[in-house]
Amino acid sequence: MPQGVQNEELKLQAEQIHKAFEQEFERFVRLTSTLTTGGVSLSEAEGLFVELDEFEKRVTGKKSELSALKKMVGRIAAEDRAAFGQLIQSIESNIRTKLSDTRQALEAFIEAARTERDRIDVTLPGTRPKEGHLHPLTLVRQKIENIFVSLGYIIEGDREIETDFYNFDALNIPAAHPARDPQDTFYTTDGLALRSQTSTVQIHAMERRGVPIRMIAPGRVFRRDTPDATHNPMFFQVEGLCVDRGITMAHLKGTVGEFLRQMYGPGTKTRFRPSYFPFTEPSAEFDFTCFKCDGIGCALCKGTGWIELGGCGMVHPNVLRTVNIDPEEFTGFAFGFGIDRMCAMMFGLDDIRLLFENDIRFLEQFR
Ligand code: 2NL
Repeated sequence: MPQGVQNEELKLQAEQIHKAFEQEFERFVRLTSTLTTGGVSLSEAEGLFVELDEFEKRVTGKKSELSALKKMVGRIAAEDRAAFGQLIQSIESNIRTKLSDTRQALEAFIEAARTERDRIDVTLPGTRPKEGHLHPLTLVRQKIENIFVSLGYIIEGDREIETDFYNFDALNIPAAHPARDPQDTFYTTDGLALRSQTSTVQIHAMERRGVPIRMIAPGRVFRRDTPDATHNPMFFQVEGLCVDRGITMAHLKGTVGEFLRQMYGPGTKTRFRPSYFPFTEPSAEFDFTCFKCDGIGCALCKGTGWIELGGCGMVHPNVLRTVNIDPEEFTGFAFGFGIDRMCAMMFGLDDIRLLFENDIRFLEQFR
């Protein structure tokens, strides 16, 4: 091929490459021009940026047609070489400028769009987290616990499923006692029982810690009652125990009295009525002056001025002996009462089952 024809041929090729670039690049120009008018989303712009990158490599890279053409410059006749070189150079610089302008515009847009996406308005009011609150039984239990802690008592807890030994024998409850009846106590198929009072916790504690001891045991207990307004097969109880040298019934009366004064106000009076429990001797039931009418008589105390709360007494010597404590050296008192009933009275509930139904409309009133 004569030299002149070949030169023409290369020039044509160069112009074709340029034209092909312009054609394919048109799309980038069009899309980039709509960036400011909101016609392109961030993810579209990010996609376009990747495509532009690939396009640039294909058009200006080592294996591009442009780069192949540049290698031909040396083969051009000396007199035409400068002109051809200039042509190639101007094509290349045109391509590079356009690519870099578009790249810059895209980069600026992506940067701004990302900043906008990630921005937070720190002056906006916060969304208040939904706060939980304590169950009314927990509120009452904590109030009781705080009082006894202030009197030097520790709070103990233990298992809810027990052997007959802890539930009955250790408490001096005879084999034929009605409390042991499967009609009254929940038994498992292998002879364990759901505890029917938290005295079990106190037996464990005396075994583990020895004496002297001052403790309360709040917790769930279980009895086979048919549920009604005042009964539930699972309820909550607090039992207290104090064993030391020289403990008398006066300490019992003083402690129960102080507890009730802290619970219901300094004017609260306490009275004991003789009673019977297998695990205490002597035993008593205790009442306190109605916190609603101050002992005058109202609907809550059924006109008597007194509210019956629980039972108490001096720990039976048999109970002490069972846990290897010498009743000649140590004496103690114990008491027990239901938290549920106390809670129901304090909040004026007419049905104890409200405390176990987990009806949010009821519970939310204690927020
Ligand atoms: C009641 C009566 C009472 C006790 C619980 C007790 C515990 C030990 C030894 C002796 Cl380890 N007694 N507890 C004593 C008297 C009464 O509860 O009416 N509870 C609801």
